Amino acid sequence: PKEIFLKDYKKPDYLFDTVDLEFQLGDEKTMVTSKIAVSPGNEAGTSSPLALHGCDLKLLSIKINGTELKSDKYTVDPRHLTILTPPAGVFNMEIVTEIYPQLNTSLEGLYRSTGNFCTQCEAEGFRKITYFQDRPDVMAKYTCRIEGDKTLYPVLLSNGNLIEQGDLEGGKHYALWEDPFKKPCYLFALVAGQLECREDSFVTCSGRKVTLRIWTPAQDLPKTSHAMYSLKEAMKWDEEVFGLEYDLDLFNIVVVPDFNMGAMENKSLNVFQSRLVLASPEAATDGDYAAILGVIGHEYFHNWTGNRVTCRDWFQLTLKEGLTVFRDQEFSSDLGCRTVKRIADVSKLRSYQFPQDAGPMAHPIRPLSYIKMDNFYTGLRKGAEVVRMYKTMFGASGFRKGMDLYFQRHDGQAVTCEDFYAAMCDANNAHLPNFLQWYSQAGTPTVKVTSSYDEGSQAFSLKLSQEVPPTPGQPMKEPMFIPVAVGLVDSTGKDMPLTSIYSDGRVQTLSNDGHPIFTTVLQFKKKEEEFIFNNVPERPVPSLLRGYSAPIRLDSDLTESDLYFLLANDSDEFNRWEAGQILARKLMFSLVADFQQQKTLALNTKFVDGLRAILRSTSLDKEFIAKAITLPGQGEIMDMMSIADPDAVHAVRTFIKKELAFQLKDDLLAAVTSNRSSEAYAFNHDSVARRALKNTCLAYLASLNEPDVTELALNEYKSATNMTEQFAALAALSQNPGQVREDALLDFYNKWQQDYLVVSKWFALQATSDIPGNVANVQKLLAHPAFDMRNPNKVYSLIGGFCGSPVSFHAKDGSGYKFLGEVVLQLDKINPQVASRMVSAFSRWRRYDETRQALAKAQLEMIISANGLSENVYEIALKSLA
Ligand code: B3K
Ligand code: ZN
Repeated sequence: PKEIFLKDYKKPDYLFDTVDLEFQLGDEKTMVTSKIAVSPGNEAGTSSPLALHGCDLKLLSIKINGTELKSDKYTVDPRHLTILTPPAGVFNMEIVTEIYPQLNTSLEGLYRSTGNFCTQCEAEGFRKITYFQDRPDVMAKYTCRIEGDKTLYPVLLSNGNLIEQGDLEGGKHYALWEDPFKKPCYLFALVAGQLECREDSFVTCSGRKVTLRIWTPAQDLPKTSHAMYSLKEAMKWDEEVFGLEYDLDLFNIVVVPDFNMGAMENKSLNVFQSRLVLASPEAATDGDYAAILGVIGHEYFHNWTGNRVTCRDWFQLTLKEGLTVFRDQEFSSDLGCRTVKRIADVSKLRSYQFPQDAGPMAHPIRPLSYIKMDNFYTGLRKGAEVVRMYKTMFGASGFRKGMDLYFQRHDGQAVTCEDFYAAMCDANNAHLPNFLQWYSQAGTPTVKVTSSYDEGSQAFSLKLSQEVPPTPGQPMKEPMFIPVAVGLVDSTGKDMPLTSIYSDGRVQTLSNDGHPIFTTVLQFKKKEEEFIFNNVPERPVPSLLRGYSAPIRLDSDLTESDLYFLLANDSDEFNRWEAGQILARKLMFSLVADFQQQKTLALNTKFVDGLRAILRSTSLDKEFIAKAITLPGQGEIMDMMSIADPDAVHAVRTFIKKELAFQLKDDLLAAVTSNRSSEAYAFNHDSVARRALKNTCLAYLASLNEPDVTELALNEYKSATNMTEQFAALAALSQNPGQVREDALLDFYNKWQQDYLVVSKWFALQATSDIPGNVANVQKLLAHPAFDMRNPNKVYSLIGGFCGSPVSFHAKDGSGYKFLGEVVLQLDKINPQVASRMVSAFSRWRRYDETRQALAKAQLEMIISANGLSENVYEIALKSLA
């Protein structure tokens, strides 16, 4: 396998101006004809060989300027077709290939899903369709003619506008599509098959009417209304917030059950896995509704951030993904509750991104090299945090100015992260020293803060120091630019007005047109820096990193009583939650130590009282309460330990949950009963918040495993009228092993066996369970008739779910590791992208005790020595063992 390096980037020697594709779809084979207008790519002109990527293709013919190319004029190997001496100047090239979509289980290139044809080309899948310069800086205008059997494939879709269609002999028909915008080949898409659509329309800000269609198998059409609502909201939001209007008269979304990722932003023809489009109150949870809103938004927003302005090369992935993830986060915040959304995003960052950033796969948001680009799509949230920091620094209007300049400069181009940085800085007449380090240094910075107050001079000082940990290939790090949003809270719990700060040898007066300032952003950019607040009348409690203003680990000298004070008083709701999380983490660490020393565990009453006060609050948002009473995840805690101890973390978290349930039982019961509702399901913040609180409390209660709460959970399960409550009750019931659990799981399966999306949830629930002996259960589920190794969603639910649950996966006898090792090898033969996601669960093996290390390492060694391993799995296994 070949490693590709950012430093080796070279502009293409040849440009493709137009690409006319023709597909003859067949059950046995599909013929692809590609006619390309080629022109020299550099000023000097060139006659260097033209190398085209290609994979799993059968070459039928090549013509240059209409003449068949003799076989001594080109070479073919398993990855390339090279035209040895292309003509000088502009020429036409026609390549005919044959492909076999029905055999393509990698779900990359052109493949079949439940009979229909579908494509997935990002990152480097277009080369499985035809020979091409498969790189994003080759942008062309495309047409696509699709021909196929009219009965089997009544619907024929591609990018852009439908300009012609008609019937052909032999029961066939065709459609001709034209995309007026230049695009890289990764945004090409084709869909053909038996689909029906929900149609709606949207009138853009300039008064154009856009037809919107969501395509699914007929029986699923009723489940597309929330997706359509989400799309229209996204279109409106992008106009209002960024002034970005949709640029074609048609926008299609297609739903396919078999899809490697969540969705794909192909120009005007987005493809989604079913889970992220189809929803009904009975069969989808609030979490599903929220995910649909976010991902429909995400793919739509790519039309400008990704498609109109794209990436020069795949190393720049964060340019489109970091920015678009940020945009979808903002969209969901604006439509829902900002604090709660921020909490959810930060939690994900901590449980997925931080561990990756501290392991063998750690890489800067702009990686320096890759073997398989697909392996670099899992850590995109940090890139979104980097974009968020521009907004924190420049404010909403400064950020908007930067975005405007970015589009003004780069519409229609394939650009780099520096181009984005330059647009942001130039639009704001700013320079952010050391900010670009975020793009090139891996690892999560730790910022230490110590504070002191001098009564005589009424000065409050914050001393900050930063440390970026070493990561593979990057032993030494430079300081980064870190925006630290700070407020000072007085002894009554109110924010103090901030008037001036002394730092860097100068005094900066804080003013906002005469309005008092309560939060300021410190520009922390050196290894160590001191910031002194003047005119501070009493010792404040600092509220640090408000809203989580930078993706770092904060280590402050706040005392426990400061933290309880912030939990009760901070005007920054995010930091109220954060204070509770820091307290919970401290508590968990001290109990883990007790557990490891075989001491009896006991819960600190201050913590119980703090949570009780939150639970009883009538002024706080209910979803916020649900988040605030939820303990940090086991993964998050293990990530912070020098030797991760899954047994101890599990025991401690279970102990705290149960103890809290015991001590807060009455409050929890009251929260469950008072948050029932007989209203019809609605996806709006108030209802979602109510259900979130009720379900969180029910889960606590169920941990008691007492007859009255079991009765309560059973009752909730039976009376639920929506999946959010039904599934939460099922989860509550299945916490404790025994007959009640078994019966409930069986009942649920019998009810829902016709709905593969609900069945996937049922798999996930059992996979993530920490009941004893669960490895064997999951093994058994692998043979369940509803499980299908070829369907990524089911694999993510069952196998992925299993790997995310510390107890069974990390079973001390190695049975979890052995299970995963075997599954990875099986999966790799079917779908390397999915297999590689699964094998990643091993990557942090060095974080565990020696016994576990040896067991996990043995599996990795077994995997890497297997015959015919994919590059995807090879890269992860190799880096994990390095
Ligand atoms: N851009 C796609 C992800 C493609 C992943 C390729 N392995 C979806 C998204 O981020 O919107
Ligand atoms: Zn994306």
